[in-house]
Amino acid sequence: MKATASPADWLLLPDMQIIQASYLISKPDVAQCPPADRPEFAFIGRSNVGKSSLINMLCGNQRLAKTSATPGKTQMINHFNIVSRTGKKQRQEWYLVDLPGYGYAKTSQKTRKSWGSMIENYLRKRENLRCTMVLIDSRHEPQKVDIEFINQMGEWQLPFAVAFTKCDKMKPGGLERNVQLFQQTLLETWDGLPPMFLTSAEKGLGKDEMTAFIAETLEG
Ligand SMILES: Nc1nc2c(ncn2[C@@H]2O[C@H](COP(=O)(O)OP(=O)(O)O)[C@@H](O)[C@H]2O)c(=O)[nH]1
Ligand SMILES: [Mg+2]
Repeated sequence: MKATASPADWLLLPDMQIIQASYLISKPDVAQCPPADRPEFAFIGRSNVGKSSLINMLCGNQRLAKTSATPGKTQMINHFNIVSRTGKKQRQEWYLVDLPGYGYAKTSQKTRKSWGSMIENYLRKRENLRCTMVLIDSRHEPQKVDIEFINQMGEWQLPFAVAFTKCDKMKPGGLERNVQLFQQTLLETWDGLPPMFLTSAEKGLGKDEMTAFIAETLEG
């Protein structure tokens, strides 16, 4: 199993610190998003998977993205202005994007369809989008809606990575089991596995690995 970068890989990864993070704007359509004048990194996953919490954890600001116990609220493309610093490249400005969640049971067929075309347009047309982090709730066995989304990313040939969320809620054995099941399910349709991260917004787990990965992606 290779759920996170191994220590050897990790030494080669850039050390990155987010020094400023602020909310910019929320828009319902890619055409209305801010100018694509800097690299962009997006976060997506089921409603309630922990997207906003993970974004806040990475940025070190608990009030940056709105978190809630009521899923299905955010139906917008939410842009955040980020300034980060790496050892190699002094200062970098980029956008972090919080995308609306999928798979919320109570949404209507119509809402689901408009979500689909909005997300497809954003993911395929946003020219500065470098990578999308797909969040997976580590408490569950592989969910159809997550696997379908990942396979869709493959069909669109778009780069992505996977972050397992809420790992603090799992015992090590259960976590490893769910991660392995997820990997096995992906290997039914994929030749290899994407970069994967074990995270907990609650405990700060995975922060260094994810920021290093983002830094590398933004530079590439
Ligand atoms: N224990 C634990 N709870 C979390 C974690 N991340 C999110 N949550 C909780 O899960 C719920 C949904 O989180 P939120 O970030 O709003 O999810 P989003 O809908 O994907 O943006 C909230 O009640 C959070 O407090 C985590 O790492 N650990
Ligand atoms: Mg949210």
